[in-house]
Amino acid sequence: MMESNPLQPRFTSDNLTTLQSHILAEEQLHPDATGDFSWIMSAVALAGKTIANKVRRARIEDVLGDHGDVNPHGERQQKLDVIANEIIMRCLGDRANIAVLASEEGEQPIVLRNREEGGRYCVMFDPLDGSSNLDVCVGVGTIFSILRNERRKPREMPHYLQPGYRQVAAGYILYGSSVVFVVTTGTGVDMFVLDQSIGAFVLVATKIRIPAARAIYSVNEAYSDHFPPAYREYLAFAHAEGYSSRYIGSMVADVHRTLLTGGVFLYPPTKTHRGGKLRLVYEANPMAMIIEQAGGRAIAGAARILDLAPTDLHERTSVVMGSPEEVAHVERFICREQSTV
Ligand code: AHM
Ligand code: MG
Repeated sequence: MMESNPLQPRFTSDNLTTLQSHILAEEQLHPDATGDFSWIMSAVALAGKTIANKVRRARIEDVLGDHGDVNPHGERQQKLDVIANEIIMRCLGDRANIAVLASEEGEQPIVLRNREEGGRYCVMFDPLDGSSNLDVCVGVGTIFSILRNERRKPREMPHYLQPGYRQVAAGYILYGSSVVFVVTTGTGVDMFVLDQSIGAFVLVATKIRIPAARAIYSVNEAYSDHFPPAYREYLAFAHAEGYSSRYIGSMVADVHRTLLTGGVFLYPPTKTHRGGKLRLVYEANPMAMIIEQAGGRAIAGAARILDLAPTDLHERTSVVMGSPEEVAHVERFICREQSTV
């Protein structure tokens, strides 16, 4: 009999468990749970299914390409960025327990209700990450981060700027060769696949563990002349060690591959993005929580991403995340550089 590999996710084969029933079963473990959280997750799942359908039909419905507008970061919006954003707003906007919805595509967060009006959660998301890849049929994804809205003073602005370690749940939906929903509520990482025939996300793996090491790096190496020296030195080390390179250019797809097969994903500071390109609140934080919950690590410079305290909804950060031993290699060069400054 084959021995089971502790590094591999435990793939489920016998019982049919949907995302909905899985979340409800987890809720039973918390006697004081109100069901609020399940409502949010079911809305996220509904949004994911609706966006997946749009992505699949994009060429047929002629909704590929430029929307003709720019988002708060001055980046050109794709038509599907706007559509995905609207779908999420429509699916989550009527959930009575959501205090704030904040999106990469909107300059300001949308405040739905305060704490005393029942707004218990803040939901931050990137509706369609990697959307510049849409026209060429490459995997794109929705990323979400959920925080508790803890402030209780009357009419106080909901508390959506919190360090990532306070996330109560985080995850992503990857619209790839299949539609995959990966989520953590702080007790490990579970993976579901959309079964189109029944219209439900079905559990395929629980307690996913990222491999401890794998000689693969994932970075836009074309920018390497503009990376800080530590990252260039790391790349020289990786070349000398015979590493392989994989880069899709969609964070969700690159991190998903890294989660399942190991390696390290990097988006260092560059000439055009001196503080890094990726957004802390709705890109780096949720992905960092997933990676850490799977036994990996996620850092920005020498700091743990989940410890960073955001001061702006759209603030950017550099990112290094993946297998613990691979992150440690990059970290070694970063720390060496910092100690000589
Ligand atoms: P987006 O949120 O505007 O789609 O940008 C984020 C994307 C990430 O998915 C990906 O990792 C990165 O941008 C790719 O950037 P680059 O093209 O500079 O390599
Ligand atoms: Mg994005």
